[in-house]
This record gives sequence, structure tokens and C-alpha cells, in this order.
Amino acid sequence: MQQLGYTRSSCQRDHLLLTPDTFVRAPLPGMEKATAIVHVSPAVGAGFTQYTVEFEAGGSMSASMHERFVYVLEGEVTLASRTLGPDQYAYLPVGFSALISAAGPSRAAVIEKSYRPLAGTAPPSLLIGNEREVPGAPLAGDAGLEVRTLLPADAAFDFAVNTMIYQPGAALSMVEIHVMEHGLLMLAGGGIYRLGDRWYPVTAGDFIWMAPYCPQWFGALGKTPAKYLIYKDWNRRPL
Ligand code: UGY
Ligand code: MN
Repeated sequence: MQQLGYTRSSCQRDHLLLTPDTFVRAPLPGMEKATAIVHVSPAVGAGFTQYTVEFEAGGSMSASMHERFVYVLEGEVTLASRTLGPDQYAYLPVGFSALISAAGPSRAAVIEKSYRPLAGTAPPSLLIGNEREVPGAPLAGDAGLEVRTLLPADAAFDFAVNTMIYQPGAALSMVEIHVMEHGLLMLAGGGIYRLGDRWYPVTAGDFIWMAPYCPQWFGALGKTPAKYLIYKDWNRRPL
């Protein structure tokens, strides 16, 4: 409870920082005993939607007309007869019609977007993975900054989702400015995020959206590693 109207959250033209004290929960159509915190959507100019779904025991959400990526944060989520625990994830193609359900209280990050087909390439099929089994690769040779690429290097996928782990003191080696946009969920630790011309302290639980060309840089602070889940549009020509 903040009595004086203070928050770290900030809503700017080319970025959003949303901290848990400002999260507002509302069910989306097709949700039963479940609710969503919609972090970003086309309402601010994003080309995708990202939300956290919170299931009560026995909760469920119905299929989407869009492609989806689901990453389990807490508890267990069942889809297509598979039960996924924390750090397990699924890519659900357009047309995937099964319910997503949870036997007990659970939370998952969900990304949805309209699939952009690629001429001559069949769309991806259902994919299930475990982040803990994906090998990490150092970013630009920096052993203190590990990237795990959760979707295959296959042009059929029109987006990428990665995790990035920064050892304390590790930082991006440059201020990135690029055509792709990002949805980012801080999973652990914290540090300083530069977004546009502002520098923000960020910590586990925060959500960030970066519009195309938003200047961005992160440095990890504290005594434990910082980790985030990051979405970007990928594998498609801008035009
Ligand atoms: O993939 C990326 O563009 C990533 N390095 N960006 C970021 O962490 N802000
Ligand atoms: Mn980036």
C-alpha cells in the first residue's frame, strides 16, 4: 500500500515499466476461475499482447484465435495432455483448440500475436520445452551473460522468446536500438534498465515493454543473478 501516490511504474510513448503494485486483474473471455494481468497490448501500439494468467485450483482458459506462447511461472498447467511445471513452456500454433487448465493455484506468462505466414514455409506445430534443459550461450562472448533460446532457429516462427541471466555486475555491452519490440518479465534479481532517456531500478516481478527503436540497456546489481524472459518479433521483413 503506497499512501502518497508513488510508484516505479512509468508509461512512456516508446516504453512501459509496470511494477506489481500497479497490476490490475480482470478475467478475459474464456477464463474460468482464472484472471489476467494484461501487461501490454495493441492499445499502446504493441504488435502483440502479453499477460500473466493466475489460475485458482481447477481454473482454465480457452483457446485463442492467435498463436500463443505459455511459460509456467508457478504451479502446474495442463495442455494437450501434458502437465508443465515452472520453467516449462509451450508454443501453441493458430488452430490449437484444447483448454489450458490448472489443478492447483498456478501462474503463467502468456504471449499472443497474429501469426505472420512466410511464403513457402509451413507454420510451426505445437512445441513443448523446458528452459532448464536449454543450453545457455554467452552473449557476445561474455560468460557473465547467458542467453537461452526457447524456440528453434526455424524461420517458421515469427517471434523469439529467450531467457537472459546476468551475473551480478554483468551488463549489455552496448545500448541497443533495433527494429524489434520486446516484452520482458523480470524473473529474478534486479538492476538498472535504461529505456529511452531514462534509467529505472527494476526487480523480479516487473514487466517492461520496449517499442521498436527504444534505446535499451541493462546492468545487473545485487548479490544474486538477474534473470528475465524476453519476447521479440523475429524472422520477418519489416515491410
Ligand atoms: O535480444 C535482444 O535484443 C536483447 N539483447 N535485448 C535486451 O536484453 N534488451
Ligand atoms: Mn533488445
